[in-house]
Amino acid sequence: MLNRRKFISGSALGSLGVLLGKDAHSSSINRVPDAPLVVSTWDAGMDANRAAWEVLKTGGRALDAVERGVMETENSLNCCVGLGGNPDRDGFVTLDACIMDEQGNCGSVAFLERVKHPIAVARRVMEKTPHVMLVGSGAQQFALAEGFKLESAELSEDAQRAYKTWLEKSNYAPPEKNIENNKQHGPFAPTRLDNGEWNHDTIGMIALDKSGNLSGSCTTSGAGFKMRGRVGDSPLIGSGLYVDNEVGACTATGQGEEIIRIAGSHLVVEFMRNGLRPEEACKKAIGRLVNMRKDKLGDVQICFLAIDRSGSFGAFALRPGFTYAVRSRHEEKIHKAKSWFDK
Ligand code: SD4
Repeated sequence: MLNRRKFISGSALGSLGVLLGKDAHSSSINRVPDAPLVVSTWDAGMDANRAAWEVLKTGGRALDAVERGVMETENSLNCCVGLGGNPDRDGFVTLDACIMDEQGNCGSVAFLERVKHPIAVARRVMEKTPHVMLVGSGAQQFALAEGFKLESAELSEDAQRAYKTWLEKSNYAPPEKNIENNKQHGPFAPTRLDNGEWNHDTIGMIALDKSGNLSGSCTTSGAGFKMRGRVGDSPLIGSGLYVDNEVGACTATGQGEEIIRIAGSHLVVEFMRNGLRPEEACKKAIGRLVNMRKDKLGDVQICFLAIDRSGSFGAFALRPGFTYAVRSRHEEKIHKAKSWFDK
């Protein structure tokens, strides 16, 4: 798992010559007056943004950019997102994703197995069905009918290693016997590494195109070693992602169970509607959760990333270590979000 994380940081940062620390800064007011702009969660967002930028720079639509961008991350089998991610407790990788455009159109898939690009399936749900969300075998059946390929169920090498370790250390029991354990200890997503960094499983991306339209996408393998059937915030419109073209857009990463409790991304957009700037809106949503959950939050991480319709962007996290990638005509770099707690 650590290797996978290192791989991402190495490739994204190394190829761009970006140094975290020196170049990274906490963004309180980041105004990018002219579109286009794309932002996405964590360091892996650098590569994803580059793919999205190919669409945006030629005047393409934000919707196409956010689909194309996160497909880059889903493609990387060494990565934490997509089929290369960690499996559930029973050893199966299950994927969640959603997408939303400037007109309030949205599509989502959850608990989807053996399909490489859940984000593209989510877009098909949006465009080709009367529904917003398909799950499990129904989502897979729809994907195959749409021409998506059924991939092997074999775990990536990193995931096999991580699963083996998890099975050794964990008191594995059928999920129903693990409910107490689960209440106390997880599922944790992302998990904290020994060096204090976060090992994450998700990419959320939002873009503003040249026409001034917003769209967003979010895709994940969810919490590693989750109970079978568990779905997090990432495919839930309003929790992992929300777009309102009149106001702004937000995506979330971190412990999905907590983000769902406050319909986090929708809440951030509503705070922006009331006049808060993106970072302030993200901070207020974190504050809502801290106040609601008090000492029940444990050691989890929760992060929001938002942009408003004028192209200001900002983020805020519960704990230090949340990074996000920004690509505009003015910059291509990783930012470090401020946090509620200092550890
Ligand atoms: C989930 N929010 O399934 C996702 C996990 C995540 O980095 O963000 N991991 O709860």
